[in-house]
Amino acid sequence: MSKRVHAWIGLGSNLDNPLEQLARAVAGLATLPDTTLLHQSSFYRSRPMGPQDQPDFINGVVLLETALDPHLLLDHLQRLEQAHGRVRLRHWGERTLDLDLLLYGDQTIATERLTVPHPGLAERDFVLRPMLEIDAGIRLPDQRACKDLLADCNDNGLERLEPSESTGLATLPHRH
Ligand code: A4P
Ligand code: MG
Repeated sequence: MSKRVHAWIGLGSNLDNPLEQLARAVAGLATLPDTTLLHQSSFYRSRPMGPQDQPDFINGVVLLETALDPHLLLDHLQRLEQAHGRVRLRHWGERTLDLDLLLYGDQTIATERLTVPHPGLAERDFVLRPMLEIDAGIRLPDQRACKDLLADCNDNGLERLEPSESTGLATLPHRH
């Protein structure tokens, strides 16, 4: 049995009911083989980074514990993207579901298919803020603190959604 590792996944959507896309994606991630979903962040709304003539994005982050090796995990992420009808329209453009492998334990990976940490992570408030919500002390493999990186980020008008706004999950019982 391979060692279980903490894997951080970034979720983003700005088409076809983004909140529902993200909720379904979290459910899909929770059922991956040899994987446990440990934590889920709130969802956040932000202006698009890149082309501005597209809808606002909804983003979130989940923390998994997994025995899948990183390339197999990427296969599963891409399969889930496809299951959500993902079509590539343009770079940094609109999408029904984007799943990025942000961190995989403390590993640095550079292969043709996979770059970890995800190259955009350090500059993206819509990734760093939800990560910090789950673990305020999280650091990159090079030991930079995500808290410090967030302080240097551009402002994308990031707004945390209240749980009641966050879903098609509005039907879930309220937790106090
Ligand atoms: N790939 C390499 N490393 C990774 C990794 N760590 N995780 C490869 C996931 N995939 C990785 O992915 C292209 C290839 O990257 C994959 O085949 C995989 O082998 P893609 O998602 O199809 O890439 P893309 O659409 O060309 O663009 P890119 O650069 O991945 O887009 P991003 O960086 O994901 O950005 N604004 C807001 N506010 N919120 C957003 O979430 N997202 C984007 C897309 C633009 N603007 C945004 C947001
Ligand atoms: Mg991507």
